[in-house]
Amino acid sequence: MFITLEGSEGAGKSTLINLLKKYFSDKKFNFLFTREPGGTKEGQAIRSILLDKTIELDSYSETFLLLADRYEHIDKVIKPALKRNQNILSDRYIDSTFAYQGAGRGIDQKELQYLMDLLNYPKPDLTIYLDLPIEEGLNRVKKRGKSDRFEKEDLIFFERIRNFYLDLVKKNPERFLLIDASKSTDEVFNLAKDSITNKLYGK
Ligand code: Z5A
Repeated sequence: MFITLEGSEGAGKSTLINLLKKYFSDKKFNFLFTREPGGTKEGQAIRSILLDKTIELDSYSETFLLLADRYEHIDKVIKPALKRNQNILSDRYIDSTFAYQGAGRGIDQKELQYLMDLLNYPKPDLTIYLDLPIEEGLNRVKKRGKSDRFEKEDLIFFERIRNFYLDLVKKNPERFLLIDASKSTDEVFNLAKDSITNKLYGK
Protein backbone atom coordinates (compact mmCIF):
# COMPACT_ATOMS: atom_id res chain seq x y z
CA MET A 1 0.00 0.00 0.00
CA PHE A 2 1.41 3.38 -1.03
CA ILE A 3 0.01 6.39 0.85
CA THR A 4 0.98 10.02 0.40
CA LEU A 5 0.37 13.04 2.61
CA GLU A 6 -0.06 16.54 1.21
CA GLY A 7 -0.84 19.92 2.71
CA SER A 8 0.10 23.57 2.66
CA GLU A 9 2.28 25.40 5.14
CA GLY A 10 1.75 24.63 8.80
CA ALA A 11 -1.14 22.25 8.06
CA GLY A 12 0.36 19.77 10.54
CA LYS A 13 1.89 17.02 8.37
CA SER A 14 4.91 16.49 10.64
CA THR A 15 2.69 16.44 13.75
CA LEU A 16 0.35 13.88 12.15
CA ILE A 17 3.23 11.70 10.92
CA ASN A 18 4.74 11.50 14.42
CA LEU A 19 1.39 10.28 15.80
CA LEU A 20 0.92 7.77 12.96
CA LYS A 21 4.49 6.46 13.39
CA LYS A 22 3.86 5.74 17.06
CA TYR A 23 0.44 4.18 16.44
CA PHE A 24 1.58 1.82 13.67
CA SER A 25 4.82 0.90 15.42
CA ASP A 26 2.87 0.03 18.63
CA LYS A 27 0.63 -2.16 16.46
CA LYS A 28 3.78 -3.78 14.95
CA PHE A 29 2.71 -2.74 11.47
CA ASN A 30 5.32 -2.96 8.73
CA PHE A 31 5.18 0.73 7.72
CA LEU A 32 7.92 2.77 6.11
CA PHE A 33 7.71 6.55 6.68
CA THR A 34 9.58 8.66 4.18
CA ARG A 35 9.46 12.16 2.68
CA GLU A 36 10.17 14.45 -0.24
CA PRO A 37 12.38 16.28 -0.66
CA GLY A 38 15.01 14.39 1.34
CA GLY A 39 13.99 10.72 1.47
CA THR A 40 17.51 9.54 0.56
CA LYS A 41 21.04 10.65 1.50
CA GLU A 42 21.34 12.25 -1.93
CA GLY A 43 17.91 13.83 -1.51
CA GLN A 44 18.91 15.36 1.82
CA ALA A 45 21.70 17.25 0.06
CA ILE A 46 19.19 18.44 -2.57
CA ARG A 47 16.69 19.40 0.17
CA SER A 48 19.22 21.66 1.87
CA ILE A 49 19.69 23.61 -1.40
CA LEU A 50 15.92 23.82 -1.98
CA LEU A 51 15.14 25.20 1.48
CA ASP A 52 18.13 27.56 1.76
CA LYS A 53 16.78 31.14 1.97
CA THR A 54 20.10 32.58 0.74
CA ILE A 55 19.89 30.70 -2.59
CA GLU A 56 17.92 32.08 -5.55
CA LEU A 57 16.60 29.47 -7.95
CA ASP A 58 14.79 29.80 -11.25
CA SER A 59 11.47 27.89 -11.16
CA TYR A 60 12.80 25.33 -13.65
CA SER A 61 16.02 24.78 -11.65
CA GLU A 62 13.84 24.27 -8.58
CA THR A 63 11.69 21.76 -10.50
CA PHE A 64 14.69 19.81 -11.82
CA LEU A 65 16.17 19.59 -8.31
CA LEU A 66 12.84 18.29 -6.97
CA LEU A 67 12.65 15.74 -9.79
CA ALA A 68 16.24 14.59 -9.14
CA ASP A 69 15.29 14.12 -5.49
CA ARG A 70 12.17 12.18 -6.55
CA TYR A 71 14.06 9.97 -9.00
CA GLU A 72 16.50 8.94 -6.25
CA HIS A 73 13.59 8.42 -3.84
CA ILE A 74 11.56 6.27 -6.24
CA ASP A 75 14.58 4.24 -7.31
CA LYS A 76 16.19 3.67 -3.89
CA VAL A 77 13.25 3.72 -1.46
CA ILE A 78 9.74 3.51 -2.93
CA LYS A 79 10.11 0.81 -5.60
CA PRO A 80 12.22 -1.53 -3.38
CA ALA A 81 9.72 -1.15 -0.51
CA LEU A 82 6.72 -1.86 -2.76
CA LYS A 83 8.56 -4.88 -4.14
CA ARG A 84 8.93 -6.19 -0.54
CA ASN A 85 5.18 -5.55 -0.04
CA GLN A 86 5.96 -2.99 2.61
CA ASN A 87 3.43 -0.23 3.35
CA ILE A 88 4.79 3.25 2.68
CA LEU A 89 3.69 6.71 3.76
CA SER A 90 5.46 9.55 1.98
CA ASP A 91 5.29 13.08 3.36
CA ARG A 92 4.73 14.85 0.00
CA TYR A 93 5.04 13.34 -3.49
CA ILE A 94 4.00 14.14 -7.09
CA ASP A 95 0.98 16.32 -6.20
CA SER A 96 3.31 18.78 -4.44
CA THR A 97 5.09 19.47 -7.74
CA PHE A 98 1.85 20.11 -9.65
CA ALA A 99 0.70 22.34 -6.78
CA TYR A 100 3.88 24.31 -5.90
CA GLN A 101 5.79 24.43 -9.21
CA GLY A 102 2.64 24.33 -11.38
CA ALA A 103 -0.02 26.40 -9.63
CA GLY A 104 2.44 28.25 -7.38
CA ARG A 105 5.36 29.07 -9.69
CA GLY A 106 3.32 29.03 -12.92
CA ILE A 107 5.02 26.18 -14.82
CA ASP A 108 2.67 24.65 -17.38
CA GLN A 109 0.92 21.53 -15.97
CA LYS A 110 1.40 19.62 -19.25
CA GLU A 111 5.16 20.29 -19.16
CA LEU A 112 5.24 19.04 -15.58
CA GLN A 113 3.25 15.93 -16.51
CA TYR A 114 5.72 15.22 -19.35
CA LEU A 115 8.71 15.54 -16.99
CA MET A 116 6.99 13.49 -14.31
CA ASP A 117 6.19 10.69 -16.75
CA LEU A 118 9.92 10.30 -17.40
CA LEU A 119 10.27 9.18 -13.77
CA ASN A 120 7.98 6.19 -14.33
CA TYR A 121 6.59 6.76 -10.87
CA PRO A 122 4.38 4.42 -8.82
CA LYS A 123 0.92 5.91 -8.24
CA PRO A 124 -0.33 6.36 -4.68
CA ASP A 125 -3.29 4.23 -3.51
CA LEU A 126 -4.42 6.91 -1.07
CA THR A 127 -3.54 10.59 -0.66
CA ILE A 128 -4.46 12.45 2.51
CA TYR A 129 -4.67 16.21 2.02
CA LEU A 130 -4.59 18.38 5.16
CA ASP A 131 -6.51 21.53 4.33
CA LEU A 132 -6.08 24.75 6.30
CA PRO A 133 -6.78 28.42 5.52
CA ILE A 134 -3.45 29.92 4.46
CA GLU A 135 -3.26 32.66 7.11
CA GLU A 136 -3.87 30.11 9.86
CA GLY A 137 -1.08 27.87 8.55
CA LEU A 138 1.38 30.74 8.19
CA ASN A 139 0.58 31.88 11.74
CA ARG A 140 1.35 28.40 13.03
CA VAL A 141 4.64 28.37 11.11
CA LYS A 142 5.51 31.85 12.45
CA LYS A 143 4.93 30.66 16.03
CA ARG A 144 7.16 27.64 15.37
CA GLY A 145 9.98 30.09 14.63
CA LYS A 146 12.09 28.94 11.68
CA SER A 147 11.11 29.55 8.04
CA ASP A 148 12.52 28.31 4.71
CA ARG A 149 12.88 29.52 1.09
CA PHE A 150 9.24 28.65 0.27
CA GLU A 151 7.77 30.24 3.38
CA LYS A 152 8.93 33.73 2.35
CA GLU A 153 6.44 33.68 -0.58
CA ASP A 154 3.31 35.88 -0.39
CA LEU A 155 -0.26 34.88 0.50
CA ILE A 156 -1.39 34.75 -3.16
CA PHE A 157 1.26 32.12 -3.97
CA PHE A 158 -0.09 29.88 -1.20
CA GLU A 159 -3.74 30.60 -2.12
CA ARG A 160 -3.07 29.37 -5.68
CA ILE A 161 -1.55 26.19 -4.22
CA ARG A 162 -4.47 25.60 -1.85
CA ASN A 163 -7.04 26.16 -4.63
CA PHE A 164 -5.15 23.72 -6.84
CA TYR A 165 -5.20 21.02 -4.14
CA LEU A 166 -8.91 21.59 -3.48
CA ASP A 167 -9.64 21.18 -7.18
CA LEU A 168 -7.45 18.04 -7.38
CA VAL A 169 -9.34 16.50 -4.45
CA LYS A 170 -12.66 17.26 -6.14
CA LYS A 171 -11.51 15.68 -9.42
CA ASN A 172 -10.01 12.55 -7.81
CA PRO A 173 -12.36 11.53 -5.00
CA GLU A 174 -11.35 7.84 -5.31
CA ARG A 175 -7.72 8.64 -4.33
CA PHE A 176 -8.05 11.62 -1.97
CA LEU A 177 -9.21 12.09 1.59
CA LEU A 178 -9.47 15.75 2.63
CA ILE A 179 -9.06 16.40 6.34
CA ASP A 180 -9.94 19.78 7.86
CA ALA A 181 -6.61 20.56 9.54
CA SER A 182 -8.15 23.24 11.78
CA LYS A 183 -9.51 20.37 13.91
CA SER A 184 -7.51 19.28 16.96
CA THR A 185 -4.39 17.14 16.45
CA ASP A 186 -6.27 14.16 17.97
CA GLU A 187 -9.20 14.54 15.58
CA VAL A 188 -6.90 14.88 12.57
CA PHE A 189 -4.95 11.81 13.71
CA ASN A 190 -8.12 9.69 14.21
CA LEU A 191 -9.50 10.56 10.77
CA ALA A 192 -6.18 9.78 9.07
CA LYS A 193 -5.58 6.57 11.07
CA ASP A 194 -9.10 5.28 10.32
CA SER A 195 -8.84 5.94 6.61
CA ILE A 196 -5.40 4.26 6.40
CA THR A 197 -6.63 1.26 8.39
CA ASN A 198 -9.72 0.92 6.17
CA LYS A 199 -7.56 1.08 3.07
CA LEU A 200 -5.16 -1.55 4.46
CA TYR A 201 -8.08 -3.89 5.15
CA GLY A 202 -9.75 -3.13 1.82
CA LYS A 203 -12.89 -1.55 3.34
N1 Z5A B 1 8.00 21.17 -2.32
C1 Z5A B 1 7.71 21.63 -3.59
O1 Z5A B 1 7.66 22.86 -3.82
N2 Z5A B 1 7.51 20.74 -4.58
C2 Z5A B 1 7.58 19.40 -4.38
O2 Z5A B 1 7.40 18.62 -5.34
C3 Z5A B 1 7.87 18.93 -3.06
C4 Z5A B 1 8.06 19.84 -2.05
C5 Z5A B 1 7.96 17.46 -2.81
C6 Z5A B 1 9.38 21.54 2.10
O3 Z5A B 1 8.39 20.59 2.33
C7 Z5A B 1 8.99 22.39 0.92
O4 Z5A B 1 9.16 21.68 -0.31
C8 Z5A B 1 7.52 22.77 0.95
C9 Z5A B 1 7.00 22.48 -0.43
C10 Z5A B 1 8.23 22.16 -1.24
N3 Z5A B 1 7.33 24.13 1.12
N4 Z5A B 1 7.21 24.78 2.07
N5 Z5A B 1 7.18 25.52 2.89
P1 Z5A B 1 8.08 20.10 3.81
O5 Z5A B 1 6.93 19.16 3.68
O6 Z5A B 1 9.31 19.60 4.43
O7 Z5A B 1 7.69 21.45 4.60
P2 Z5A B 1 6.33 22.09 4.92
O8 Z5A B 1 5.24 21.82 3.99
O9 Z5A B 1 6.66 23.51 5.09
O10 Z5A B 1 5.91 21.37 6.21
P3 Z5A B 1 6.24 21.79 7.67
O11 Z5A B 1 6.81 23.16 7.77
O12 Z5A B 1 7.05 20.70 8.26
O13 Z5A B 1 4.82 21.93 8.27
P4 Z5A B 1 3.82 20.81 8.70
O14 Z5A B 1 4.55 19.51 8.84
O15 Z5A B 1 2.65 20.80 7.83
O16 Z5A B 1 3.34 21.31 10.10
P5 Z5A B 1 3.81 20.91 11.60
O17 Z5A B 1 5.28 21.21 11.78
O18 Z5A B 1 3.33 19.57 11.97
O19 Z5A B 1 2.92 21.96 12.37
C11 Z5A B 1 3.17 23.36 12.30
C12 Z5A B 1 2.83 23.97 13.68
O20 Z5A B 1 1.43 23.82 13.90
C13 Z5A B 1 3.53 23.26 14.83
O21 Z5A B 1 3.88 24.24 15.79
C14 Z5A B 1 2.45 22.32 15.39
O22 Z5A B 1 2.59 22.09 16.77
C15 Z5A B 1 1.18 23.08 15.08
N6 Z5A B 1 0.03 22.19 14.78
C16 Z5A B 1 0.05 21.03 14.07
N7 Z5A B 1 -1.18 20.48 14.00
C17 Z5A B 1 -2.01 21.33 14.67
C18 Z5A B 1 -3.42 21.32 14.94
N8 Z5A B 1 -4.23 20.34 14.50
N9 Z5A B 1 -3.93 22.35 15.66
C19 Z5A B 1 -3.12 23.35 16.10
N10 Z5A B 1 -1.78 23.43 15.89
C20 Z5A B 1 -1.24 22.42 15.18
